[in-house]
Amino acid sequence: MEKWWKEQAVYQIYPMSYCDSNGDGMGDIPGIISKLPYIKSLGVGILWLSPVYRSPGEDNGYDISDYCDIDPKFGTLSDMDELIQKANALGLRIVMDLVINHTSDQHEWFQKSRRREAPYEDFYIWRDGNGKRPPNNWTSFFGGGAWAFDEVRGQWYLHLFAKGQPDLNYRNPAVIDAVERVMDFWLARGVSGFRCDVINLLWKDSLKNGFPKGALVGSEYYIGRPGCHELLQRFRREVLSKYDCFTVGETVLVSPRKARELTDPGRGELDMVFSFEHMNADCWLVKWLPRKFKPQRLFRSLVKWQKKLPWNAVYLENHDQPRSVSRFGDDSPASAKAILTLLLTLRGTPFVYQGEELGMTNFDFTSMDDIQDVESKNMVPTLKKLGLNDRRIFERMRKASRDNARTPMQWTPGPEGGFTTGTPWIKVNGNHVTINAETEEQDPDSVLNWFRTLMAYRNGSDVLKQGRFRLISREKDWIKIERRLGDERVIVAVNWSSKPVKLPLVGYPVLSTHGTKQLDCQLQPWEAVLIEEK
Ligand code: ISL
Repeated sequence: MEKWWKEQAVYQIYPMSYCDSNGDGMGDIPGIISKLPYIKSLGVGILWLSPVYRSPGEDNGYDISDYCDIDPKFGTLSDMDELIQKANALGLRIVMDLVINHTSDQHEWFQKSRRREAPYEDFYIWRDGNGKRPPNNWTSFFGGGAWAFDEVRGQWYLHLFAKGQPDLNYRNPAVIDAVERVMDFWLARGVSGFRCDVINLLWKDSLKNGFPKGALVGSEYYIGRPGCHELLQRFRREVLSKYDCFTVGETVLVSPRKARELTDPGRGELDMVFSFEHMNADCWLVKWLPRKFKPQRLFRSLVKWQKKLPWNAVYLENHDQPRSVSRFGDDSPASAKAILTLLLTLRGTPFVYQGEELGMTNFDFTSMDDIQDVESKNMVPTLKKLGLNDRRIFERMRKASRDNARTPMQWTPGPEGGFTTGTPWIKVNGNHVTINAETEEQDPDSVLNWFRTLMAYRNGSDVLKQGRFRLISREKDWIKIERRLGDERVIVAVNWSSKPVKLPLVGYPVLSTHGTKQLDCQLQPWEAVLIEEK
């Protein structure tokens, strides 16, 4: 029997945008509880919740001001306990987001640290400036410099993300202890693991000036440093190993070699990582520099990672990425089904993001005023400096803004897509009248029902869950792969285009997005098929 997290698919919920139970326009935990039967019906086994901790919400919860409490906009600790208990009763496990590279500047630790109160003086990375200038030339992931001056303390602090997200100082053993207590708090309450935010950035080797060219100045001193590996091993030894749980690390700019190290069971660090290379299939390293999407590029990267790691997390969407059907498909339900087919038949633990199972698309906003995301807003001055005018900046936002994934879940064709009875915190996509769970539920050919069919097949197939991966062929607009376990094989072929394609393929599909019963070297536009061979 494989580990449970290798057998089941994960469904990611972005709580702000999932389901609002009290009409305040903001999704909440009781809303999630009310949707547990729906989630169960998808065939997934694990729910990952983006942060629900107390937070001022500068980065939608990724800026935490109390790790051991729930933000009132989402509910209470007892709502959370109820969610864990009701999910478990349905055979669903809950995984929380662990954001420990930084806290919010509203966290008590930071408030005390800026006043130099013991024992918090060195909880963060404080330095004197270079005259009036910051201590070094590092830049932030969200644009601009990575240092902010604090008037109260009279020193600068490091923030690799927003100004309200000061980085914790892992050279201080008290920080490590405090973080371990947080993990223990949630595991003891019944959560089954963590998705660890930007976990390969925890350890800063030095604070020297970084190589001044490139997107992330200073990153050579803090991405995947040996100190980070040691920390992860310590977390495993001291806390995680005492529970039946897993961790998946979000690892920025990770190479396959590094990912292997991080997930090597012998080293005891993480169980899986999220890599980013395949997210560059439509951009040049950073998403603000778009290039035309080519299926080949996506295939190449996915296949490379399939080959290089014995096991890993597989994903095409999350709360930071535009919708896969808009970037890798053509917004059509047919393309959504084809894309989901590849996602769910690769080797590894699949991660599905809320609405992906419906074929939800990028937002239909018409101006910057509709955008809420701190990263998008902070990027505007940087894009202006690159010479882009307002119209072109908004064009980039339409392609790349994280808000593309954050519009509310589309439940019904009714007002606000059934997400809230109030005014949603962010606009609902107008296409909810056709793309929504209620309508799709009734349509046997919907993306939702294809997703369920595929999940049911996957759950019953040891070949898909455990089998080896082999690429048979990848062409300009189609891919054919094999999964094999013992003598059993499943062949998966996907036409990644809106034209019919000819390919070497004969047989009787067990599943076809187009209901095809017998194949003759041809796939319909966006058709995906699974063929069993024994
Ligand atoms: O979203 C990105 C690119 O647009 C990434 O650079 C992202 O910021 C990076 O992957 C880290 O993401 C994680 O940490 C951030 C948070 O804003 C993201 O939502 C989270 O997934 C800071 O906590």
